[in-house]
Amino acid sequence: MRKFTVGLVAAAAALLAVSPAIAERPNTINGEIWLDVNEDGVRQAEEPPLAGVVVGLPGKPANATTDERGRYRFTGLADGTYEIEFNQPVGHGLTVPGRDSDVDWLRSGRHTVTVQHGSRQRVDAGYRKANHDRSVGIVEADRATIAVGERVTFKVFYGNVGNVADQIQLDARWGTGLKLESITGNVHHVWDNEATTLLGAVAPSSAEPNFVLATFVATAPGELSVDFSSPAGIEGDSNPANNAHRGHATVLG
Ligand SMILES: [Ca+2]
Ligand SMILES: [Ca+2]
Repeated sequence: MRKFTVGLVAAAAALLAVSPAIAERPNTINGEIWLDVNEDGVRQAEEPPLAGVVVGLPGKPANATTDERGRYRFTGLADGTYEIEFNQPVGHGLTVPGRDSDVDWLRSGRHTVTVQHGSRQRVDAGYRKANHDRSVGIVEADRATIAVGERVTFKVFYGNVGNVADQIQLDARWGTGLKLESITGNVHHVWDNEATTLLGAVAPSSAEPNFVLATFVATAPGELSVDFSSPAGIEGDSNPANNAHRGHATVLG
């Protein structure tokens, strides 16, 4: 079986461990992570901290984990621009950005911050209980029947509805008789191996149609299919049953 993987769409999330220079005075990045019960981006007095949340800093050897007061801290940082990665606790997603939550959910938990001259930058992140449904929708083939040497293009719709802006990943698997030619559409990255790392984000409840076009050349006759799926094991997906769809094409000999 062949496979490609695409991470989809909107916000580019390139890693930005940009040119940290040797600093004479080390810098600090710290903050608090908390549960936004009423989902307003503001931390009311009764809203608790979230302990045990892993915060990553590419380029640093170790992640930080929030303590019982929801605090994390990176110290000894050279001058530079860093991209902090806020991991999602099981069943939670980032809340809306607001007074007490600095992280833009459309960047899938990534937040860029610059430190220099011994500064300290505070970045707080609020989370809320996830209630969302990502889906891989209808797969349309532009032609139901083709001959060997001809092309078929599958249009694959995907969606993300709910309160969590999340990374969307789409896998495709196919057998012999089809040769992948191109991937276009709302695609951010394409992998041609089994790698599952992904980048990209989709706004929840977006009315914008999101789709991928996958074009194959037929190399052998037969009843051929391509399975498109969002990987299993996504926390907080309210309907795991709609995370895959199959495209068909008949290749005449
Ligand atoms: Ca709140
Ligand atoms: Ca789903």
